[in-house]
Amino acid sequence: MTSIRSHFNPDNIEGVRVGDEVYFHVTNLEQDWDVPHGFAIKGANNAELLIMPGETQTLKWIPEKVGVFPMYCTDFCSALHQEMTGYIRVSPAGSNVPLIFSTGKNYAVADTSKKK
Ligand SMILES: [Cu+2]
Repeated sequence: MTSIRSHFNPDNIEGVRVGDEVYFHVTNLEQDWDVPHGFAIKGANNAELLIMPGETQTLKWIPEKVGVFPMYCTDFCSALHQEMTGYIRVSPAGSNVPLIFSTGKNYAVADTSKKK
């Protein structure tokens, strides 16, 4: 995914299952050298990322329970920093919820005829 003031792309992810090994490769697309972005998942028991402009970092996450988990920027980046969030829905292990993602909606649409 990418981060730039003031959103992540994508910011809605669905189809992750309990026990999956999930790797978030987050690239900071800022052109200004002094605008790092952070990345963390609420409830994750590992560290957050601090990503400098132009840099990509990876966070590994193994969800342990079903639910909707916010992800968010952890470094104050602009007046809209608080809005730099998204959501990941975690389904039960073994379920076949398709992996889908979207940006700028409050839900993901499982329409495979459209580009993701
Ligand atoms: Cu931020």
